[in-house]
Amino acid sequence: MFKRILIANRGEIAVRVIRACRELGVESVAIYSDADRAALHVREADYAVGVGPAPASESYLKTERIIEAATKTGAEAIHPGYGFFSENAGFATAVEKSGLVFIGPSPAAIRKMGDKVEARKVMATAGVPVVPGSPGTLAGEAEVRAAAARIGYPIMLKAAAGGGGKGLRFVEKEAELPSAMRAVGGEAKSSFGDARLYVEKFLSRPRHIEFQVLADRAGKTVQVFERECSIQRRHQKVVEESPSPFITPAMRRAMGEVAIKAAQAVGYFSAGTIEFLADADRNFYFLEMNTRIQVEHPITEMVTGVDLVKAQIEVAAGAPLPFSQQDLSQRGWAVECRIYAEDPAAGFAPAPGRIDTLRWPSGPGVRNDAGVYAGAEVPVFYDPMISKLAVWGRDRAEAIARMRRALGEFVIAGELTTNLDFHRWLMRHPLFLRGDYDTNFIEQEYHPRARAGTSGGDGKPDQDDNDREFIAAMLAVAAAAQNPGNGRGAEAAGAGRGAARAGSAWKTLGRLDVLRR
Ligand code: MV4
Repeated sequence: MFKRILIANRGEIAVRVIRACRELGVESVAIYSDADRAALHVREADYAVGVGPAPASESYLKTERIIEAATKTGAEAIHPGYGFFSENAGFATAVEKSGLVFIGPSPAAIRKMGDKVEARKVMATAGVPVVPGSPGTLAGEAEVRAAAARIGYPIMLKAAAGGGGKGLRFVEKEAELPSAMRAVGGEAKSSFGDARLYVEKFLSRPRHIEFQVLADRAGKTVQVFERECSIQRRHQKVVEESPSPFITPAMRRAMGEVAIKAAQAVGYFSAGTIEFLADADRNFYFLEMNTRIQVEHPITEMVTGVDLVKAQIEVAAGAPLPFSQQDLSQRGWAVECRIYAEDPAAGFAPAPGRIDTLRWPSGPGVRNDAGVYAGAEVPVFYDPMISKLAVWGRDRAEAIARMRRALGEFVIAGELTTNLDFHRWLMRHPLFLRGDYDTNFIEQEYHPRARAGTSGGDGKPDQDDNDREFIAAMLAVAAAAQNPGNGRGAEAAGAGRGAARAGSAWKTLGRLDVLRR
């Protein structure tokens, strides 16, 4: 096992990796930008090295500085987390060239899966079902036109270098092709420096279901079951659950076998995820492979008992997988809500800032992976995630009830706006409760009114506490109590949610107590 590992990341995933290191008796080295000097991951790590100014391009994305930080501190391996350099074959190669271990798959596997057309070819050859589409990249409008006509409209036009929602367009009919080609081609060229395109048959209202895989360097490969990730907005997941409420046991077996086949086809080792799209008839197709640990890995850990990050580190150190497929099973149900500093009523726009008041949920079955603390800043420079709230229950109903309870305990106040009320709304939505949702869910069901006094997407006042609004009212009460001469505070509180809250003076006092701390 390694003596010391550098974590080339920040926020909650850096803290998560530090925890795995500590359990393994491995020392951790954090890196930080100027904006992250006081960040939680820096406080939690055994050592910390500054790597540059706040913009990621000048710090978390500086290969030489990160490798130098590792060598200088005597780290033997680098964990990339997710995002940043996690799926960058060039970075993985540079790490290995420096005599360090990259905690992830081989650069060759990263490269193959990063090219979506190459990945489709490798998968099709291995007998993995792929979405019907063009076998290779298409040069020029005539080729795209011919391929699309062969497949039949509507189609999806995609960039070979794309993935995760970048570089793709829905094309309803042939007349829309030229403008779609300009859009995707331009986006692909500017984002990836690679304008190659391909087309796929459009699957309507698909479900996004992914399988976790784990493999060691000797080629032993297991699948650690699925996560249902269809609740997304603008190609960003917000809620995940495991198991999937949609798939049948037979479908689960089939998809699991295909996931192992897919990983083995590229000589995969480490943790990885095979993403599938499933249609209403329960056909499933390989979409892409994520060659990293994923944000939503905790729900797999809760349902299977496998520590995926520890397994990643052990496998990177050359150890064999400590379990076989028959040792793995799913027990109970887990749900994760991603708590972001963002404004759902403003199209989920980032709304970072300082956190003044913070009360984390806890209690039975609750796990909250956070990258911040009270008094900390959610910086404007990076992904504005506050924490990942995951819960476990014996069955789906218990898990959802727990999530509602945990969301009720959660208090955040400060300069920022959060999506807590969005999650509170979602956890009561009849379609979500029935497990009857696909990737169009948020677009179809969530229609916030950008008006104070409403919180849920239905425009009705939420049944749960609206923290921001309620805290504002309580601050007014507190101000009025301190300054009885100023009637405005008390009035504002009385005219606001005060009337609705009049039922519980104890709750009001409890809230004031929270605010005083
Ligand atoms: C599709 C599709 C329908 N048909 N491909 C979006 C992200 C990118 N990784 C693939 N995506 C899609 N590809 C075909 N042939 C629909 C989507 C899609 C989607 C996929 C997964 C989760 C959420 C989504 C939201 C909109 C569109």
